[in-house]
Amino acid sequence: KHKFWETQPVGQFKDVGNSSLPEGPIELPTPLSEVKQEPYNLPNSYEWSTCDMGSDEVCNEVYVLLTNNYVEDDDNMFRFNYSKEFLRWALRSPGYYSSWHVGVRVKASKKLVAFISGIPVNMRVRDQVVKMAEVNFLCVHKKLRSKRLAPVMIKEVTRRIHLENVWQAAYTAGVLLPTPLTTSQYWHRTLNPKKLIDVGFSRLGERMTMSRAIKLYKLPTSTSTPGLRKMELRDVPSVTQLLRNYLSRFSVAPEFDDNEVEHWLLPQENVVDSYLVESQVTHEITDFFSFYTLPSSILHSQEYSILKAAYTFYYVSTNTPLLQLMNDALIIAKQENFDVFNALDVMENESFLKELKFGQGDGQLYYYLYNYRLNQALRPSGLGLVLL
Ligand code: NHW
Ligand code: EN5
Repeated sequence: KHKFWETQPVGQFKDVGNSSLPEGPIELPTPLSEVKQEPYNLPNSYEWSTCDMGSDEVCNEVYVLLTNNYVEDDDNMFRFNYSKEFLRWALRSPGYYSSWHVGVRVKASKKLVAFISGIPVNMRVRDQVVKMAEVNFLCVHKKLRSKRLAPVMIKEVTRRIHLENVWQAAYTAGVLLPTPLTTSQYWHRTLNPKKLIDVGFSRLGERMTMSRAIKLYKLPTSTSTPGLRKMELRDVPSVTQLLRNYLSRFSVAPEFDDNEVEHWLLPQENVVDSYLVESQVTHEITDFFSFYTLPSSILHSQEYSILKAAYTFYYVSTNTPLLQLMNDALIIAKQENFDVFNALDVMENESFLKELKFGQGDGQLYYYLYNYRLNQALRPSGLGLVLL
C-alpha cells in the first residue's frame, strides 16, 4: 500500500502496539564517506536546484510555486498562502543549510516546479536530545502530480541532511502515513463571523442568525492583563528561560537557545507576534504567548481573495492563567484584523479551546518522526512542538 514509505526507517503500521521494539533510532548513522555523494536521478527534463532564500528572485519563485500548488483543505476551498517574508523566516533559522532548500526545475525553461526543505533543530524526545531536521514545504506542481516525484525529493533531502551528519527528522502532514507520533485536531476561533460565513469557512448553525453569531464572537476592545506588552530584543534571555522550563514538561519538544528564541519569537510584522507579561512590581517576565500569520487564498469567492488567519505558536503561563492570556491573544488578533484564530490540541491548548469558543475544524494534523521509534503514540497534549 505504501510502496515508498514501506522502504523507509519509520514506524510501520504492522508494528503499531508492539512495545517490544526498542525506543530510539531505527537505523544507525553510517560514516559520512558512505553517504551517496551524487544527487538522486530525476526524470530527464528536470534538474535539482538549491534555492538561496536570501535572493529575492528565488524566494519569489518558491512563493509563487507554493501559492499556486501548496496545501488545500479537503474541499479545495482554501489554499495556504505563506508570504515571502514568512518563508524567509521559516527557512533561514539559526544554523540553516541552503543545501536543505531543495528545488526542482524544468531544464529547458528553469521554471521551479517542486520544492522541499529542512531546517535544523535540537529536539528532545523524552530524555534524549537529538539534532533533527524539520522537513516542511514539500510541494509538487499540480501538473506533475502522481508521477512518484515526491519520494525522489524526500530521498534527496534526506541525503543532503545525512551529509550534515543529521539522521532524524520531524514533520507534520494533513494525511495519514506510516506512522504518526500523535494525531492532532485543528480548532478555529471565529473573529470575523460575517466574512467566514460569506466565504464558506464556517456555516450558520441551527437556530443561529448572523446577528447572533456576531454577538457570540464579540470580544472586548482592549486586553485585560496588566503589564502585557510586545516582546522586545532585551526580553530574549528571560523568554528563553521561561520557554525552556515550560517545554521540559512535554514528551517531545524542541530545545531553544537565545539565538533561536530571538529568531522564532521576536515580533516581525505579518510573520510572528509575541507578547509577554512583565510584573508591575518586580519587572520579571512571568508569561508569554505568540502566534504566526498564515493567510489562505480563498479559491472561489467573488467578494474576498484572502483569509487572514493567526495560528497559536509557543506560550508559557506561570502567573497569568492560560485562559486569560489566550483571550488577550484573541483580542489582539481581532485588533490586527485577523478573520480567524487557529489552534491545534497540542501542549495545554485543550484547557482553553472550548471556553474561548473555538470550534473543531474538519482538518487533522499528523505528527511524524523519521528514523526514531516511540513505543507508544503520544496524546497531542504530550507534544510541545509547533511546526509552521
Ligand atoms: S505536509 C504538506 C505536503 N504538501 C502538500 O500537501 C502540497 C500539495 N500536494 C503536493 O504538492 C508538510 C503533492 O501532492 C505532494 C505529493 C508533493 C505532497 N508527506 O509524487 P507522488 C510537509 O511538507 C507520499 C510525505 O506520486 P504527489 C511535510 C505518498 O504517501 N509523504 O505524489 C513533508 C506516496 O508514498 P507511498 C507524502 O501527490 C514531509 C508518495 O508520496 C506526502 O505527486 C516529507 C506519492 O508520491 C506528504 N505530505 O506528491 C517527509 N504526500 O509510500 C519527510 C504524499 O504511500 C521525511 N506522500 O506510496 C523526513 C526526511 C528527512 C530525513 C532526515 C534524516
Ligand atoms: C504543515 N505544517 O484542512 C501543515 N484546514 O480544520 C500541512 N477547515 O481550515 C498540513 N473544507 O474547519 C496541513 N472551518 C493540514 C491542514 C490543511 C488545511 C485544512 C482545516 C483545518 C480548515 C476550516 C474550513 C473548512 C472548509 C471546508 C473549518 C469550520 C470552522 C468553524 C468555526 C465555527 C465553529 C465551528 C468550526
